[in-house]
Amino acid sequence: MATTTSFCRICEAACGIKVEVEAGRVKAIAPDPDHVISRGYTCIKGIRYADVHNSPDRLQTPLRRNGNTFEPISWERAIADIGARVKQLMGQHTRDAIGLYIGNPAAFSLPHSLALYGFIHGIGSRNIYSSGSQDCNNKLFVARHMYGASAIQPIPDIGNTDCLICLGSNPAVSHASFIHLPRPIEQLRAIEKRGGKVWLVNPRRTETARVLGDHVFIRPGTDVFFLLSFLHRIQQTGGIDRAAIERHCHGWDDIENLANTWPATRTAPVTGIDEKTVHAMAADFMRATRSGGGASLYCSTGVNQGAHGTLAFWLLNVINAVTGNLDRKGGALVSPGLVDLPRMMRRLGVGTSEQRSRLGDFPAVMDTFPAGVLADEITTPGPRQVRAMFVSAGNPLLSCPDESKLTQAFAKLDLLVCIDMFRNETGNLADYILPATSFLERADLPLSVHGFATEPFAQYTEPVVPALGQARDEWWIYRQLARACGVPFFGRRSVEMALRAGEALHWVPGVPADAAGIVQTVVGLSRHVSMAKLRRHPSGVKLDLPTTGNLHKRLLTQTGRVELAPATLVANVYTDLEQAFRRFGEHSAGNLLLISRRDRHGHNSWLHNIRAMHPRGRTSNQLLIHPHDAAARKLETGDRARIENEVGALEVPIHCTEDMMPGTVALQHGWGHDRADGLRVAREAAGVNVNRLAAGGAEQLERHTGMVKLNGIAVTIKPAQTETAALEPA
Ligand SMILES: Nc1nc2c(c(=O)[nH]1)N[C@H]1C(S)=C(S)[C@@H](COP(=O)(O)OP(=O)(O)OC[C@H]3O[C@@H](n4cnc5c(=O)[nH]c(N)nc54)[C@H](O)[C@@H]3O)O[C@H]1N2
Ligand SMILES: Nc1nc2c(c(=O)[nH]1)N[C@H]1C(S)=C(S)[C@@H](COP(=O)(O)OP(=O)(O)OC[C@H]3O[C@@H](n4cnc5c(=O)[nH]c(N)nc54)[C@H](O)[C@@H]3O)O[C@H]1N2
Ligand code: SF4
Ligand SMILES: [Mo]
Repeated sequence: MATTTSFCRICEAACGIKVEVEAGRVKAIAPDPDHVISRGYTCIKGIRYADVHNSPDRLQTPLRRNGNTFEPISWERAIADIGARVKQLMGQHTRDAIGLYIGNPAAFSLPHSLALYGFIHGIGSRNIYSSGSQDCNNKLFVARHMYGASAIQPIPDIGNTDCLICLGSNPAVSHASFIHLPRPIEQLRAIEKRGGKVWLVNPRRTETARVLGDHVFIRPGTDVFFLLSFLHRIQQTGGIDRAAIERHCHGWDDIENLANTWPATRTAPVTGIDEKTVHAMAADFMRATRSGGGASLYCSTGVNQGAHGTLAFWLLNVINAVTGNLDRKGGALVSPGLVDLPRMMRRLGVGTSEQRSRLGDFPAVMDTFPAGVLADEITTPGPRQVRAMFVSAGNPLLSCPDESKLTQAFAKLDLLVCIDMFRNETGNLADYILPATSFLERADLPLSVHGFATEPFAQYTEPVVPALGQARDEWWIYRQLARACGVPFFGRRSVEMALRAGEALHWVPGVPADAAGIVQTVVGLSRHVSMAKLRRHPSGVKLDLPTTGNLHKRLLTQTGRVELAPATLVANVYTDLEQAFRRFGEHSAGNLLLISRRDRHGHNSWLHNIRAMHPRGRTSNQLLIHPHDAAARKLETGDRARIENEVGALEVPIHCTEDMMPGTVALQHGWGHDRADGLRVAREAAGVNVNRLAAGGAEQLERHTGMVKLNGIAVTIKPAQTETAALEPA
């Protein structure tokens, strides 16, 4: 038995792990006590990844559809067939006929995320989609306009702050997002231990709120109004830091009066947060700001996935900046990162697209359009119509809105290729499924995480075990696909020629020959650490880099300043906000507002295939509802309820809890595995797909970035009519 050091790549926490290997087989995964940041911490998912890696359902060869079944084929055959189909489709139609959907796990693999863009920019298609429009495109868009690049994302200085106001996140379970936060409870509690404040704003009293912080209920989708009143109070109490604005901002004059008409007395009936509470929060924030400890506002998916995620995130950044908390100790930090990722991406032409979507006229965010228009882009004729899709580490059928519409659209494709470790629900519709490696079979560097770290660090891992069967890493897969499709990586002949030379000779200085080579090349670009040092320290290296004073080094705006009032956001903002506020007033009395929730024993749609992820033999997700709302509908814990709206209907067991804000209900996403015959355990515990109630289509999406509205969905609830779990959408 040998033990190898590596790190988990399921979420941003990137926890250090020790992997026990015997005869090339993974026996167990344990936390790495020597890891420089996670120091012996992992969550259950990291430990159970051994079961994912060893799952008998893992794909070991490329598969090709044969009627209603799949047959194994060789890589040569699969790549040649796909290449020929793509060439044919590009010949008959335009390059836009070839689409790509990028799933969440791609973000945690450096070679994978580079290869995706290498391939699709090689094709030259504008039809790129991702999990971002269900997750964080609002943040990426705002950052591009305020800071000049999507990858510049200020993060709360958890280790030093005296006041953190956290909206729409449950770090105790999720480890949050866009921040590197292993040991979340310990790190947040430390703020309170040193006399600081943590406020948690959430329609549900979460697992985090149970153990720390002051919890405040908020009505789903109304954070933007809370933030307006918060800013109003800050201004009223003299909290604007003119010197900070002078130092690094531009545009304050344009929005200085924005919050004037939004006192907390006005917004309280809509948000559910009374004036006294808003004032107390603002007072804590200002006390921490003035005392020198620093303060910041932070939000995550609870806000991102609401009706006004873009405006809310913009306001949040404005407040951090104009109170002088941006780029200061205890405030919102611009992490130095291992390399200057924003500039690196700009040089590669990644994330710089100025295109707009054909349907809905949405701007490209990180070169991607909203997944909420994908079904219509496949079914609507025209020169930009999507006819083939590549799905890389994603499960759009479960994670995007309106499963039934997307299923019908995918069935119309000329070609669907999925690249995954498993045959998931989307893979079931595929023409080809290409088997990917598990993260234990790849070299990597947690590069995306580096830009979110309040304690700068770096780590490198080699593959821990050889690839299973014929599984291949995505860098290799996309290099083969690009060749077979006859397109140059990143759309640049010079890059393609260099890569080919590297691949042929296997040693051309500065040119990667494979996935590990890519990782090592990126390390080579860093002035802060060398490969030799990373190899000597498999549990990671702390980087002695300042976490403040980085703003001006990173900013990529034309003015070289933080743009507080980007034209695209402020153009109609006064009237937009008034209209949106009125709409909340029209909310129908019988409806409840549905929100999502994550639990410890799952990760989006993809860990339900592990038996240990079903504690006490659970077989379904479960709707949380306030006891009064349940009683009013003649329901109690254990009953099955029918949830309905104009998009679909579901039946699901309920659990009554006062942790829910009255008028709101919560259900986990990523369930609904009733047709997942490639995921045998998940299928037994099918549950229901909450996104059958989420609306797709351009009209239904958030206006600025096309975020899908997954929180604050109006639904009616009544006792169920049947004993069966999932129903077809209405
Ligand atoms: N209602 C509702 N819907 C949501 C959300 C919500 O909160 N509420 N959250 C949204 C969010 S934040 C996200 S990020 C999306 C996620 O949406 P998606 O990314 O579309 O879906 P996942 O369920 O994460 O599926 C990931 C797939 O990648 C595969 N996989 C895992 N590791 C690898 C690998 O290394 N290589 C390859 N090739 N494949 C791999 C898994 O087997 C799985 O099939 O869901 C979104 N949908
Ligand atoms: N165990 C586990 N961990 C995960 C994941 C998982 O599926 N399972 N997914 C990973 C992924 S892809 C991501 S992006 C991160 C996400 O990390 P987080 O953003 O922390 O995700 P959640 O835990 O869903 O927290 C969102 C919170 O927002 C609240 N909320 C809902 N609507 C509103 C609203 O309108 N306003 C406010 N203020 N709050 C609202 C919900 O009650 C919920 O507690 O988690 C990652 N970690
Ligand atoms: S917190 Fe995230 S990175 Fe850490 S073990 Fe859990 S899933 Fe893996
Ligand atoms: Mo996510």
